[in-house]
Amino acid sequence: MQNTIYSSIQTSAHPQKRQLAVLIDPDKSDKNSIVEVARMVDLYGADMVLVGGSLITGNFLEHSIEILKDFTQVPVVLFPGNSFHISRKADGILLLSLISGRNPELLIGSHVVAAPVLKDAGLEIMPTGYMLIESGKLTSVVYMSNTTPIPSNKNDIALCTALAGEMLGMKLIYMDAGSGAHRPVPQEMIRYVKNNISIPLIVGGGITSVELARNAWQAGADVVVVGNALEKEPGFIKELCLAKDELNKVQVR
Ligand code: 1GP
Repeated sequence: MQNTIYSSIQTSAHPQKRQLAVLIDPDKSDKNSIVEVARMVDLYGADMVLVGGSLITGNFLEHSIEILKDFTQVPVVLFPGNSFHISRKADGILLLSLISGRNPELLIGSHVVAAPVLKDAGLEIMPTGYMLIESGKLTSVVYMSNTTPIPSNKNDIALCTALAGEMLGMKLIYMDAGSGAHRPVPQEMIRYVKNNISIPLIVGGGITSVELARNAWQAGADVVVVGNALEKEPGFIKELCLAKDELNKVQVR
């Protein structure tokens, strides 16, 4: 199995060259909206497309990926809500272990069920320590996961959780305030975690403006994920990519 998506994230993280991941929720998309997003991703230089959601009620996952593969060159990566959300048509998968929670199914149980399917699927598998951060509202992911998110002012808990994930062999840490969060992951928490881990850091949830994306990148996020805000305004991809390129020009660490 190739390691190309992870290599590109890792290389970009050391030295830091910030990336943008665009999240597509198949339940909230149709062919036209996906084509539009895919074209913008290629035109303006987003780095990858994530596909998934806490709960997918329709049967549009496979077809969403097919459309993306037809219209964009960037990697299409599964962001699964459960073990049904696997498709061999994608390029890779964030194999999420919900390390901020104490739900054994989401720490290891679902992975056991999915393992034979994943072994066969030929996807690039990226073991990801997934951390939910409290965000001012009950998000779908918090409800569906039946876990308590890390309080947004508990930087020490966030750091120790991320460190434990890294020590357990996770290749990425993803701090998520949850889709549609009222408050994104605080800058201080991103900075504190980033400064103390050596694997790449993904940050998402509630990033609804260029300023919030810039804040996350400046605090140390290697990859910023934006979903909800693009559903309303796909043209936002252009502004995000311009901000990212600007930061990458002047602030290589
Ligand atoms: C959710 O981090 C992602 O898991 C993206 O969140 O939809 O709020 O951008 P938004």
